[in-house]
Amino acid sequence: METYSDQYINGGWTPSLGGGAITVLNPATEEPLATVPAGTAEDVDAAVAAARAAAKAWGATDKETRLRHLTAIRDGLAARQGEIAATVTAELGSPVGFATAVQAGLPLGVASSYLSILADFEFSERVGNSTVYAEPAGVVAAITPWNYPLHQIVAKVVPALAAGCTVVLKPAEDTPLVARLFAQIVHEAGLPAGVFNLVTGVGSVAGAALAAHPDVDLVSFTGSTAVGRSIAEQAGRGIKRVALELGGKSANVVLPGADLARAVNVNIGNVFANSGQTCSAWTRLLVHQDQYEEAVAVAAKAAAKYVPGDPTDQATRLGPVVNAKQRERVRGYIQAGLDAGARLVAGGTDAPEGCDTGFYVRPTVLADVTPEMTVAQEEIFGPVLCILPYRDEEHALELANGTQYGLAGGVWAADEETAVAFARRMDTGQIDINGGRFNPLAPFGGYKGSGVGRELGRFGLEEFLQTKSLQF
Ligand code: TXE
Repeated sequence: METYSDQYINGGWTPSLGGGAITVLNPATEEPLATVPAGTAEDVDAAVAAARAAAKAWGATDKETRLRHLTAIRDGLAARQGEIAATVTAELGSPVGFATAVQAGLPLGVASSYLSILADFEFSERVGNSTVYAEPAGVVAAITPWNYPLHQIVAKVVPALAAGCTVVLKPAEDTPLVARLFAQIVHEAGLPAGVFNLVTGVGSVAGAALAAHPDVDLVSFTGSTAVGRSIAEQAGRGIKRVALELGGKSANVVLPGADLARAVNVNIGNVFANSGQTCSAWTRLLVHQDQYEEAVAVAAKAAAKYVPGDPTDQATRLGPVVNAKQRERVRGYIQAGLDAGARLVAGGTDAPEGCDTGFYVRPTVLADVTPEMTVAQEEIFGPVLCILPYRDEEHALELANGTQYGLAGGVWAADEETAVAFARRMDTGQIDINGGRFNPLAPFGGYKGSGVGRELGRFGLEEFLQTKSLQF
């Protein structure tokens, strides 16, 4: 087991100022992998001071300089794909195939997309008798979760650096090892000291100190609604900008005439990927009442193909969830659904066969779910699909829009026109039409309680900019 006692601050690895440590567990074996420092408010102070000291010079660099450094980061990510995937498999439990394709591949794709976005971006434009300049927001606090640990880091840090901001990153306590790997990549990319800093630590200490720090200009947070709300409240007091990505309860709506079997099979893959720990997951499948039992049968058959197992095995499609607390939480939701009258079509609350060790949850499908049930309203963040019947299109829309969230969704119809017309009426930020395909250039972010601000693409870059206009 590795023991790390340093933080990445001001261009180098320096001893953490606190004595505490966080033990990182392998969720598949429950064995300790490493310890990292539980950073303190003093570590955060040092990191923010370094970021502040570097902000003016980095903010004044030209596009070519930033492009050169970001290209080096992209190349570092490309060179270490295997190491990244293995690290995420070890600390999160992502099956190695998924870890390679998504946990390592997605951030590489996102970093690459920002090279072209930055190359094309105009940092000033003429508007009537004014010139409007896009200037960096300043010192950015990036607070990230564990579910797509490197993607969440890259989706904040890379556009922030591209915008000319300096960054202090506080990654999730469950997955700090890939964050340390990212810091090494940034270091090797030769960024000036202080432009990027990493402080590992627990949320209530290091995270809270960073979010509340008076010398931070913008907090970009992805995580739970409760923490997001407290960050927004603090930011309000300090007149700080915030970007919040807070999860969802996304609906996948299958309209009559759509390819039902395909829509349901894709939904199962979507909701069980990463053990259901995806904020944009389609956790509610909405099907017309006449096709309901057919959809339930297809879902049960598809779910049976997801057998929980060892995430280091190439054949495994479903690993554990991240930690014991999440396992209990997810099982608690399944039980709450059953207690409220939902029908268990697949899965359940007991440990999957052969998985007594590790934080495993059975891939679960609940039918006869009604909209007022907790399982239909709250983010479960585990491999659990709820299937709800609808009477007609208006009812489907009411169900789709009937939660506090609005992050993602899917619409399936016989033709694109019908699907698009329905999607335009959904209160949600990103919707796949008849399956869709991920696009790193498209904005990602929520309506309603799913948050404020957007990540990815030009929209993600603009989050880290502020404008100044000169009138002539
Ligand atoms: O999140 P937390 P948790 C949802 C999901 C999940 C639930 C709980 O429903 O079941 O949240 O997960 C840092 N000030 N999502 O408890 O605590 C923390 O250290 C500042 C959805 O893991 O919000 C970590 O870096 N920071 C989601 C980050 O916040 C604080 C992804 C997220 O952890 C802090 C993750 C504080 N007071 C969970 N307290 C998504 N939107 O994708 C904690 N943190």
